[in-house]
Amino acid sequence: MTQDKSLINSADKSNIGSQPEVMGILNVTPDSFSDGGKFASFDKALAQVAQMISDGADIIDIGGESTRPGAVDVSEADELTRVIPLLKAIKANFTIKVSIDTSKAEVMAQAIAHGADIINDVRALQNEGCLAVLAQSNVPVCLMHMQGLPRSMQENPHYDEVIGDIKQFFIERINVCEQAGIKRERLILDPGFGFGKTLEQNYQLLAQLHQFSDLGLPLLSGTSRKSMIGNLLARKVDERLAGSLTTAIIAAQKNVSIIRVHDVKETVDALKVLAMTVKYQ
Ligand code: 7PJ
Repeated sequence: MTQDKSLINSADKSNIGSQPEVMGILNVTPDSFSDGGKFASFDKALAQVAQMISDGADIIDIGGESTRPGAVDVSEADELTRVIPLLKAIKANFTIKVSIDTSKAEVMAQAIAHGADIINDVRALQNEGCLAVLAQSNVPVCLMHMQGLPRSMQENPHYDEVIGDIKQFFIERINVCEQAGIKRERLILDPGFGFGKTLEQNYQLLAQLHQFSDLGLPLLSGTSRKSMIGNLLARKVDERLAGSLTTAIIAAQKNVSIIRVHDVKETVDALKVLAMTVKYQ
């Protein structure tokens, strides 16, 4: 599949000031919760990439492992087969930053070798070999906070103080990364909405994202279509757009650098409207 590179990033952002980058989600797992296997086939996935680019995405995030609550593990071989050919095809046909959502060292290594621009790890490089792989490269890496593991993380989340505990986790992971030879400037932090947090804790985190700004690193926020929206509003996954856009706007107002979403076009529109007011604040 080919794509005229002149069409890339056709959503015009030239009239607006600084605003978060939009990361479009491309799930290539057969069981991913919100787009339920829709993009499992290669051509559909590439068409979805083209659409997200023309809708104004700055980054495409490819995930080959489902981390939805209750999800089972995927093998390294399966994840590589899902992710690497797609990464190669995107890099060959488009000009767009690609992030790889993985926790496996070998997937990270092959992704970096094939031009991945960001490694996005919901396990914050805690799995075996990940630190070493990243230390040998220069790509930025997103460290996400998760309490527990996807299989059971929503059963009984507990924090002494949710913001403080997550901040402590970030401080520890930043130190570990630096000691492994991964420069601080390469790190992006993500509090991990829905990953071992109650509904209340998720909204407290959203409201207080600015509390992480003293760590001096860019923040990524991913709330799109999640249960924190569905459970609050009693909406099914395909009825969560209004809630998702609201959370994106709140995150943008807290100076988040990257917003990870399914609905790129609508999010870009919402952010443009917000950006027009920012200059008068
Ligand atoms: C996130 C993620 C998130 C980052 C997923 C889903 C589940 N990566 N990967 N942050 N969520 N950095 O999309 O709902 O919140 S998978």
